[in-house]
Amino acid sequence: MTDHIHIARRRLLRAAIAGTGAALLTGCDALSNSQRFVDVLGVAEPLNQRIQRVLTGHRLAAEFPESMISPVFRPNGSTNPQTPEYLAMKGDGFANYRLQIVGLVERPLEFSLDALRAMPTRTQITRHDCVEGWSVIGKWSGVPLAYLLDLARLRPSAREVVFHCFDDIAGDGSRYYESIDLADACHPQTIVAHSLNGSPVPVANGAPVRMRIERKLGYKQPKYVRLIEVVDSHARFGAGRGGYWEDMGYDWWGGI
Ligand SMILES: Nc1nc2c(c(=O)[nH]1)N[C@H]1C(S)=C(S)[C@@H](COP(=O)(O)O)O[C@H]1N2
Ligand SMILES: [Mo]
Repeated sequence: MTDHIHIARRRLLRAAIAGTGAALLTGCDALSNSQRFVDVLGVAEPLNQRIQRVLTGHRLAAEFPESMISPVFRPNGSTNPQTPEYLAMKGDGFANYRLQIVGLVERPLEFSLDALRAMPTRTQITRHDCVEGWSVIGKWSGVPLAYLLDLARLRPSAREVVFHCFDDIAGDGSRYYESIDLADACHPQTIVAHSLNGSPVPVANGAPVRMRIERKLGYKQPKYVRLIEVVDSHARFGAGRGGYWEDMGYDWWGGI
């Protein structure tokens, strides 16, 4: 079953509970309403859990104790972007940074770094797995993407989220980008991370903000995020396969 079908089913369930038309529903609050559906049902625990997993896909990636945090979070890919817009922003300590949320939303939004830091924050100690064959554990804090998408209010046509980055890793004037579906965008461990191990995210690891999408491989963790665009499909970006590395042949799903 595809995730789009999962989302369609969530919408139907919520509509059934609320007695409203499915057309009014949006992505992330449909997820929380599926929890409500389970609560309302009051079914036996194992079935309850199974329904919740099937409905929401909210299986959590493993989280680790502080004692397992790696001494250095090994940086990879772009580690010191040289694009003019990034250098200008870095030059003033990211005071002029604005994270933009645009596309298939009712309310396009932008946030300064201070605004993001003042928002609800999730902290998670997780393992990053790069396809090159190494892993590293770090403690990330940031704003759940679901929270930001609910503020922006998804339009009914929203299906995926594309992340546009500041760095030109290909060296051809293009920019790193990535994309995920709405189920991953609304996953509780999908955060717009502004700190690593209790300090601001270092430049090498994606300052001022980078995504953590914990059920995905390393290349699906975009660093140096400039703009988050809600779309119906990633087909019109880059070479159409959903990300910089996907355009080079990597798998779009990239799940762990
Ligand atoms: N913007 C951007 N994001 C990126 C990359 C990159 O080159 N540019 N590299 C990816 C890859 S392959 C990995 S393994 C991780 C590395 O994250 P880290 O530098 O914090 O270890 O970032 C991912 N996100
Ligand atoms: Mo990677």
